[in-house]
Amino acid sequence: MNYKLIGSNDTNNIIKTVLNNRGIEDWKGYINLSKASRDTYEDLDNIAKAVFAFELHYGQKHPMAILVDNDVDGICSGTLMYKFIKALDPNYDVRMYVHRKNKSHGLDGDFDIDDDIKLLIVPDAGSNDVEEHKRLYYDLGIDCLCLDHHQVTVDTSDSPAIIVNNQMSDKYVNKGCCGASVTLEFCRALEEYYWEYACDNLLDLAAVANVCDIMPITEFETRAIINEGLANINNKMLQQIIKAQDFSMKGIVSPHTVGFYVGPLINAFIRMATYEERKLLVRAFCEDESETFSYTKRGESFPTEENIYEHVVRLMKSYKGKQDRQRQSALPTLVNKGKECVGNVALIDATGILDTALTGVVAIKVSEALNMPTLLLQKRNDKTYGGSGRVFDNCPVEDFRSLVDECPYTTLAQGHPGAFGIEIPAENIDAAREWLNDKLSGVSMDKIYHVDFEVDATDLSIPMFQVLDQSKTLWGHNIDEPLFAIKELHITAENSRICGKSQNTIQIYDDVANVKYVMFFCDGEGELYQWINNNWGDSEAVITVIGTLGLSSYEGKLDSQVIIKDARIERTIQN
Ligand SMILES: [Mn+2]
Repeated sequence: MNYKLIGSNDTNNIIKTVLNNRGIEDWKGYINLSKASRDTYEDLDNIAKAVFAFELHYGQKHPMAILVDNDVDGICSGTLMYKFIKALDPNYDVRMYVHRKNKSHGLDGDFDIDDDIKLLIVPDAGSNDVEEHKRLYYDLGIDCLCLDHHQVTVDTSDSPAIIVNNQMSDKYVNKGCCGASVTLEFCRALEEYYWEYACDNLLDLAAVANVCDIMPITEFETRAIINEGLANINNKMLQQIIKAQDFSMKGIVSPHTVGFYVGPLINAFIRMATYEERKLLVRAFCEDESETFSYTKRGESFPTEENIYEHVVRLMKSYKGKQDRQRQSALPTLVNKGKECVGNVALIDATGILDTALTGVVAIKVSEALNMPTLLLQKRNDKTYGGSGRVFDNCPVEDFRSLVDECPYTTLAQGHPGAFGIEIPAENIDAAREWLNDKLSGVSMDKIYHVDFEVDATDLSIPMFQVLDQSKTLWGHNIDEPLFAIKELHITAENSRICGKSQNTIQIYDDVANVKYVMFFCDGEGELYQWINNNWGDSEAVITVIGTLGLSSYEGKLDSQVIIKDARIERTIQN
């Protein structure tokens, strides 16, 4: 274990230091963001045209349809649009379309359009589907409105569709927002046009979509929507999901908890559920309570009735469980295959062992288990393999993607430095393995933690723990919770112990600073674990700890607590 201090180490201004370290200069402005802005929609290209097209059909009560894309952003933006139209007119004929296949994206034609539809709204997708725009407009007489945030890679100049897309709008500042944000902007424009203000109640959908689409929460506008939306979860389906995950979320609805416990549940469902079930999910988001469901609990002989939210959440949990089990059963096989790899990089063929939809999520676990940068491959056809590249957290190889991209034997490495998609010709795999190992030979794979603060254990003070406890909802993707390197922590047989049902928790109590330390899910082989486990005498160890700070509540009393991520023994003292 190693660590590197980033930034100014100013423990008197913890939040300022952390936000500065994350690239945010106006840190006060950032933490005081509450209201999302109401007038940025004017900067989107084609927004006036979009309002005009909407009114053209709305004014004549033409039936409209919304095509729901297959991810959290797709479902949230579709629901937002639907709810807004229903706020304008509760009886308006607007229909939700769902793709028959669960991997479809955009206007790829695997959905049916009713003959009477005159306007098709496509949130979170569709900008690039020019041929389909033409077919809809010229062959079927349907106007198409895309409310999108994806990069446009084709020439759209002769498309008859109306495309509202933040990436294509030079004046629009926020390039890092999701489809639901663009949809929200369109609804803001409609608000002004119709003098019917309904968007404020729909920000929860935009907030959850931004978090789950992994948009940078460092963008002020995105952050404002997240703050306002997560503070007011109105959607009943979202409420039920959060209720079901309360054991993990502990009452905190933040970018971190939503990203970890809400998104994966919805995504597991979308990936694995049937067409009929996915239609049910859309109805639940749209709060259609017209149907109830009956279900017989295990061990009971009579069915109980459940509402649509309870029903869908139960299906979600069962699909998530199935996905977790698939993942867990494949993991040991893949890790064993990885152990056969010599050198510093694991290239593993997962064909037939793992569902291709799970390659990315499993690759990170394999990389963690092997402590090696990992390429998890799946055979696409006789000539090509595709897959995912991942590095374990705090891996010293900071830009694995660039390295794989540079490798002359790979044909694609696209995404983020530590998480990306790859493509490699079958005949090149051995050469690629050799090339990558050569590049990384001699590189130590010891974890390097980037810490915001480096302090002595005796320097920890209660206000630090309080400030961080109050800031719990700040953390998420791009705004990671700060890590502390805490030095000179003295442990003895008296103040440290191994506990827990599975004997895998370490507890340390520092009675000088009055701070509790706890490390969960410890590796029994770890240096600290071994020392505590074998120390019965009066020897003492001085350790450095990497951890996060917060308050824990026990029997109504709040304690300062450090959650240990890693630790290193610096020296031992024989008393
Ligand atoms: Mn999206």
